[in-house]
Amino acid sequence: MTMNLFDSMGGIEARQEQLGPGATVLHRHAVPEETALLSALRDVVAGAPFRHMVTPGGFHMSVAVTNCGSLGWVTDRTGYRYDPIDPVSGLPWPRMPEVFLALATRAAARAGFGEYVPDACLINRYVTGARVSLHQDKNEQDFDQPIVSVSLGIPAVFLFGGLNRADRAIRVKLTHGDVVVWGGAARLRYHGILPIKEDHHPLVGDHRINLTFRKAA
Ligand code: MD3
Ligand code: FE
Repeated sequence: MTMNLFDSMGGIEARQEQLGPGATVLHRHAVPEETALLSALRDVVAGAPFRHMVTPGGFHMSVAVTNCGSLGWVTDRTGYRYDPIDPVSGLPWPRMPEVFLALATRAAARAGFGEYVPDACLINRYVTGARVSLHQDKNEQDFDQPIVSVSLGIPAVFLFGGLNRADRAIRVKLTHGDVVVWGGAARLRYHGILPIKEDHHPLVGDHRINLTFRKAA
C-alpha cells in the first residue's frame, strides 16, 4: 500500500511506503534537514574518521565506516561487536548529534515505534563499486527495537531478502533523503547493497552515506 502525503511547510512530497510487514520507507523524509545532517556529519568525522574495517574472515570492507553515540559497531579479526571506544583513537565515539537523534526518533514514531532512543549510529560511506553482501543485523540486544536508516548522496539498490539467506530478495532503490524504519517482522531479514554505480550528488559529491540508528544495548 502506498500513501501520498504532502508536507505543507516545505512543499516536499513525503511518500510513505510499506516494503513488507515492519519495513516502512519514508521517501525523502530527511531532505528538510539535509544541510544540518551533513554539517553534523562533518563534526563526527572530524573526531572519528571513516576507516575500512577488517572482517573476521580477514577482508577489508569496501564500505568505509565510523560511528557516533555511546556505542559503535566494530569488526576486526576477533568478530563483530558494539564498543564504547573507537579502536583507532582509543577515545569514546563522538556524541550523537541532536539532529540525528531527532530525525531517528521522529521517523520511528511515524512508523509506529514510539519512544525510540538509539544509542548507536553506524555511518557507512560508499564510493563507486562499494557493496554490502547479504547479512542480518543481530549484534543488538533487543530485536524488538527497530533500526532506522537514512540514505544521503548518490543512490543505491538495496536488496531486501527474507529470514533465510537463500530466500528471494526484492530490489529497492534508495535515494537521497530516504528514511527506512526496519522493525517487527522485518528486523531480522537478510539485506544488502548492490555495487554502487558511479554518480554525483550536488551536496554530497560522489558518495553515498548511510546513517543506521540502532538501540544496541
Ligand atoms: C533491514 N547498511 O549497516 S541500511 C548495515 O545502506 C546495513 O548502508 C545498509 O545493512 C546501507 O548493517 C543498509 C538498511 C538496513 C539496515 C538494517 C536492517 C536494512 C535492514 C536491519 C534489518 C532489516
Ligand atoms: Fe545491515
